[in-house]
Parts: sequence; C-alpha cells; structure tokens
Amino acid sequence: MSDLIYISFIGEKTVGKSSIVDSYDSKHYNPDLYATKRVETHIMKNSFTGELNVYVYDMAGETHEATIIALCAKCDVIVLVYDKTYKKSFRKIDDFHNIIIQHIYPEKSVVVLLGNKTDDTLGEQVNTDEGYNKHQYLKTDLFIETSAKTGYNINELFQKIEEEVKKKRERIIEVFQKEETDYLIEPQIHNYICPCSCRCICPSCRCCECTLL
Ligand SMILES: Nc1nc2c(ncn2[C@@H]2O[C@H](COP(=O)(O)OP(=O)(O)O)[C@@H](O)[C@H]2O)c(=O)[nH]1
Ligand SMILES: [Mg+2]
Repeated sequence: MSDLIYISFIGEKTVGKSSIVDSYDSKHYNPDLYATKRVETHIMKNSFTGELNVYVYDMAGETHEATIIALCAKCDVIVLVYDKTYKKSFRKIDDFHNIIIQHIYPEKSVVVLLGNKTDDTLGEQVNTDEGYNKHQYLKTDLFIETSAKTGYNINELFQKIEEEVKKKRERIIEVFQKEETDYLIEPQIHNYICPCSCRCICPSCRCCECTLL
C-alpha cells in the first residue's frame, strides 16, 4: 500500500487553492502568489504523523475537464474549493462535483468541500450553514472552512484528510479480507464433496467436468 496521498485541489480561479497549499507547506501566507497557469504539483511531508507524504495537484481555475478527469482517477483526495466571499465560486462547485463523481471510486476517494477566506467576514457571501447544507446534499466526506491568510483550519484540513484516507484504506483491506475468508469457508457452509474421485469441494466450479454432477 502506497504511503503517498495524492490530493487535487479543484475550484474557480482565485478561490485560494494555491494559497492553502502554500500556507500549509511554508507555514506562512504569501499574498503575492502568481496565478496558477497549469497543473502544479507540490510534494510535502505530512507534519502530523510523519508517516505519510502528501502529493498535491493544484489545478488552475480554468483547467480543462479532461485534465480534471485524468487527475481524479489518480487521486485519493479531491478538495472542491470555493471562496466564501464569492457566491459564483460556490455555485460552480456543483459543476465540478458532477464531473468528478463520474470518475472516482467513492469507496477509495475522499471528497472534501472547502470554503476558504473565513477571515474576510465583511465580504462573506456564503455562510457556514449554506456550505454545510451543500456538503450534506453532495454527500461529500468532509466539510471544512479555512483561511489561508490566517492559517485557520489549514493544519486541521490535512490532518482530517489523512485520517479519512486511512479509514477508507483500512475499510478496503477489511472488505478484501472478508471476501477472501468467505471464499475459503463457503465450501464448508455448503458441506459439499464431489461424488467423483476429484475431491473437489466447490459445487459451482465444475473443475472436473464430472458427469455425476
Ligand atoms: N482574504 C483572503 N485572501 C485569500 C485567502 N486565500 C487566498 N487569498 C487571496 O486570493 C487570491 C487568489 O489566491 P490563489 O491562491 O492564487 O487562488 P487560486 O487561483 O485558487 O490558486 C490572492 O490574492 C490571495 O492572496 C484567504 O484565506 N483570505
Ligand atoms: Mg493557483
């Protein structure tokens, strides 16, 4: 099992995707970031357990749908970002969600809804309840509000992502192990022994093509 977490940040331009990653990575806010011109990648050491590396794709606001699809297939985590001070970016979340939901595995992928710029309370156009309702409506795994500017909830974001990824990975292993166990005990449940000399204990495989079956 890979110890890398692949994360994509998706959202309208200027919602703060690069600033969130930068704020976590460098531990300070840089108001002079250049606009992302293409898909950017950052490799960061997770600062909580130190066990997991976080690999972030920061997408430009106008990233082509095909690029989003290709990256979604690869990612463990998709963070859908909107700007709390810009209603249009919140509405756009539905479009992005529509694209990604068709191209991810819900059992494997963690989808996060993130409202950024909590520090700008005067400019707020999307309140916490609206964000939370959208999270419930879209059934995203996590909902969080952050400020890349003040650092509010930035560490918590990555911590929660890591916890959620671990949970999903453990669940996949559990299901896989259960399926293996079920397969092994199934013949005993049926209490089946092939009447010919092949000693097959599976009633459905027809491995011996026994004419007595
Ligand atoms: N007030 C405030 N401004 C922010 C915050 N995060 C980003 N910005 C500003 O929003 C603008 C766009 O940020 P950027 O990270 O480039 O957005 P991106 O296009 O989504 O990557 C920049 O001027 C940032 O300084 C935040 O949490 N609060
Ligand atoms: Mg950017």
